[in-house]
Amino acid sequence: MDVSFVKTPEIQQLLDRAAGVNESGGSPRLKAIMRDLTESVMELIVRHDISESEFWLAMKYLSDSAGEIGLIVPGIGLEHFLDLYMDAKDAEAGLTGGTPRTIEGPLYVAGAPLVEGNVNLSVDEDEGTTVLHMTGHVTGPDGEAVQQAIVHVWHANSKGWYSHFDPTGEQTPFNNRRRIKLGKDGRYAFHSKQPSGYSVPPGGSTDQLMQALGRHGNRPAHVHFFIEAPGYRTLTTQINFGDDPFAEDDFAFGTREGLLPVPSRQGDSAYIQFNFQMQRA
Ligand code: MBD
Ligand code: FE
Repeated sequence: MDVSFVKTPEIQQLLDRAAGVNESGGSPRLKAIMRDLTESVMELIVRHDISESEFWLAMKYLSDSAGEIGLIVPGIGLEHFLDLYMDAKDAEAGLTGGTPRTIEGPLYVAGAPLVEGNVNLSVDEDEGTTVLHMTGHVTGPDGEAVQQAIVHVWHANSKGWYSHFDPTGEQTPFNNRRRIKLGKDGRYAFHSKQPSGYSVPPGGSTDQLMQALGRHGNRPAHVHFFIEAPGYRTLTTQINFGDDPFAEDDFAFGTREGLLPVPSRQGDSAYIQFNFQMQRA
């Protein structure tokens, strides 16, 4: 059947009533969005002639996967889409330049210890032998050192697990998570046990979906950042290791040109020098 079937008066009236369009209470914006969302699902059902059993299988999947929604959203490209959409809106407004933004992902935790100087992020035991040393500066659009910057940094341990989300229970809160307060020169430096790439939980909802799509659920090793400073726009970004086997094949689409430094390696040390440029608020 043609999707224009969804436009019959009976279905249009159903959509209006279901979204409370003619009710005085509620939020007009939510009504408009809900109406369009439901209509889009109806069109999808018609376009793909989705059977009842397929429909209820999808509903069961949605219900079972609620705890992994934060992984599914990047996995299906929606979180990266938000970056592209924000970039396009910025370009329209004439706002360009600076370090590219990229996805936050689902594993940030607020309230990490606020520290200064050349800090160690890995406070827990970690059998990994490679130490990552990251250094660089934070500047504004004219190359000026950004004042009063705070660099939020978080990454996985050498097994690919994040503190607060580690099923082995081996990490203490805020391991590999800090807020670094920068001095007047806008320089930062930290060291930590080198993170491993991340894999979605085996057998979980995201893994099931990736397998059904003939894909995998791996990310290259990476380090996340929020960079904030008065008078500047907060930057959400990450660096991915350019020498990781998944550098060009990130299931979450978080790798971007300009954000793939190749560490220089000497023995048990990996060095990444990376400078951030912020936009003015
Ligand atoms: C991660 O570590 C991550 O950064 C993203 C975006 C998705 C899953 C795991
Ligand atoms: Fe991550």
